[in-house]
Amino acid sequence: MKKIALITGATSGIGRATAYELAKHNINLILCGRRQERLVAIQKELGSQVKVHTLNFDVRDKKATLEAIASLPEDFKTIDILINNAGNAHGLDPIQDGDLDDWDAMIDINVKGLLYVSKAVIPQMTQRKSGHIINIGSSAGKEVYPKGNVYCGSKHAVLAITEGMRIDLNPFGIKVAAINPGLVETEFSEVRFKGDKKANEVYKGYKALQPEDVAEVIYFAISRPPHVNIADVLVFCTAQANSTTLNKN
Ligand code: NDP
Ligand code: 8X3
Repeated sequence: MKKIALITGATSGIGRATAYELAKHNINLILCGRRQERLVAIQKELGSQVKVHTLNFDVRDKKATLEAIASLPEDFKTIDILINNAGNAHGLDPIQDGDLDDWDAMIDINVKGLLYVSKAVIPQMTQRKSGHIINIGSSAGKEVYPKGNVYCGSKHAVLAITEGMRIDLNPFGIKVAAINPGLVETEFSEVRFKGDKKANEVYKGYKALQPEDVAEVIYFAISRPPHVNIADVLVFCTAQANSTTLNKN
């Protein structure tokens, strides 16, 4: 029987590339995001390869998140793989100039949203004593960089929560992983800089990771044999050595 993966943030970047990668490998998909038209477009493209169900909700909305996942039809109810990917940075400011709405967005989406989705999915995994949770962290979850303050804090939280999940879910045989990319060329910087042209500069002068590169790492983790759990991966493009060292032309 085909496995089922639920991917949050499937409308763009890493999440969307992961949907395409998993479809290649015959994994049925539950695709989540706020931009319904994009969900429908991806469903149309992948629907001839695998079964695709879409869920349109904002992970900041606790009730909507729990209700959306509870509403899954019978043939999509058993989630084998949860990919907690939805998230973004909002702003890049020194802490003294930070915007409270940006801080709320990052904590509410990257941390609380991940928890709401996990809360909705984990009980069926513990009941079945099987499942695989992949949390998309970041190099920013391992290392703080200038002006990264709250975004880095949110991703450090993702890493701590991932480790906590791995411990608590260990008796149930559930695999838990953090995949932590460095710079990936997605809509991330457009969101961070709110459409400002600064976003265009972020990936210039070097070859950043592409979302497909991260999707392949995710599939590698998913496709290990039952006794192997890829617990934590840090992946950079070759031009990046750490959060502050980037070899640009
Ligand atoms: P994108 O901006 O391309 O994609 C972000 C995704 O998250 C979109 O599908 C978006 O969907 C979804 N999303 C954002 N806010 C919400 C919300 N409130 N409710 C539901 N879904 C939401 O960025 P990336 O693909 O780069 O980011 C994916 C993950 O990877 C994030 O967790 C990010 O922190 C992490 N990451 C990114 C890196 C990078 O350099 N790009 C590096 C390391 C980690 P929609 O707007 O339709 O809701
Ligand atoms: C995204 C990568 O370096 O912009 O998590 O924080 S970075």
